[in-house]
Amino acid sequence: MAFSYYIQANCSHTKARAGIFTTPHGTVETPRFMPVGTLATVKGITPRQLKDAAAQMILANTYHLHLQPGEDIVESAGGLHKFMAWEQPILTDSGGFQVFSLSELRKISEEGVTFRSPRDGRIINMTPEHSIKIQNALGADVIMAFDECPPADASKAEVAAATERTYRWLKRCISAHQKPEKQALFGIVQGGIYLDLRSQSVADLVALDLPGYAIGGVSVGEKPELINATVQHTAPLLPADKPRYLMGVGTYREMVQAIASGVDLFDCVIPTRFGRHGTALVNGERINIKNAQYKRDYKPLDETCPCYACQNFSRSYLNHLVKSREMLGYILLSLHNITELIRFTQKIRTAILKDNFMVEFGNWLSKS
Ligand code: PRF
Ligand code: ZN
Repeated sequence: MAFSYYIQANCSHTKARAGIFTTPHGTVETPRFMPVGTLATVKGITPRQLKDAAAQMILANTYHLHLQPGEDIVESAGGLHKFMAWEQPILTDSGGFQVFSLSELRKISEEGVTFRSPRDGRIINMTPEHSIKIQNALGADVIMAFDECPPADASKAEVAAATERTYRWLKRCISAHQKPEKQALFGIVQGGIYLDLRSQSVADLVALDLPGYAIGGVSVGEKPELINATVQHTAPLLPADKPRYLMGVGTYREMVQAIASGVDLFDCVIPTRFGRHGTALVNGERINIKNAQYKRDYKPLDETCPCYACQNFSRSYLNHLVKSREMLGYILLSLHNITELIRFTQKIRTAILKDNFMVEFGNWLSKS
């Protein structure tokens, strides 16, 4: 079997687990943060630097790569791994979520989604079959089902309809999938903040016996306390012997809380987006490097961080670069932020392996 998930340790106080997810391009040690490489690049960061940051699996987007350069270009290059020179595992998101957050004139029907391309204005249809065909051509190790993620202000009836449609679309995705031995198709649980809808969605998906499961529709604008409540309810319902991925979530606290509920994988644009805006993640806090207090601060961002930015440059220098809008400033901050979030999940993993998770990270669970 090209794919397996093996649990190395279970926390004795929470539902946290440490494991190893094996894919055709190597293993992913969980829990783990996955950097986002939307357009087959983690913005500003070379694959060599990603490796140094201890990235294992990275994420790319079907929607963006379909619009530019087109999956045929990537496939002719020999697939996503070759095209972007990243030999370790890759996951592609299916596109539905991105169509909804980024495109104009979108229309959704049982068949799929219609939208206007923000690049050239052309009208594009995306269906479950089309998304899987594109993802088969891109060649990531993990591909995601084409789902409908309703906004946080949707009514319960609307969320229920989207959740049921997501399930019907999942069955179409499974039928369309041409390479199950090379690419693991993960199903996506929806159901919004409604725990009964979440339970039904999990029951439907689990009956299809997929190689992994994602929790979607979380952190879409609902109240922050509802994020934890939803994940706490949903994650433990998923099969223990399959990887669990919480989509689009990656703050320190949300990750610790989700890991305590049994989640294994995370992705979020925060480290690179913050980096491009002059914000550094240091010791669980955000610091704006442009602040005057860093002008003569010759310490590194984080004395304990092994990243190239912290090993070589001071806060004073980073303050200067970002104030001068020099691109190296944004690159170094992004590199540090990625290193920091991966290292944070690695520390959690080590703590779980020693059954020390509650002692070391329990404080994140009590505070809100
Ligand atoms: N579905 C998909 N991708 C996603 C989400 C989702 O619900 C989210 C929600 N946080 C982020 N990315 N396909
Ligand atoms: Zn650093």
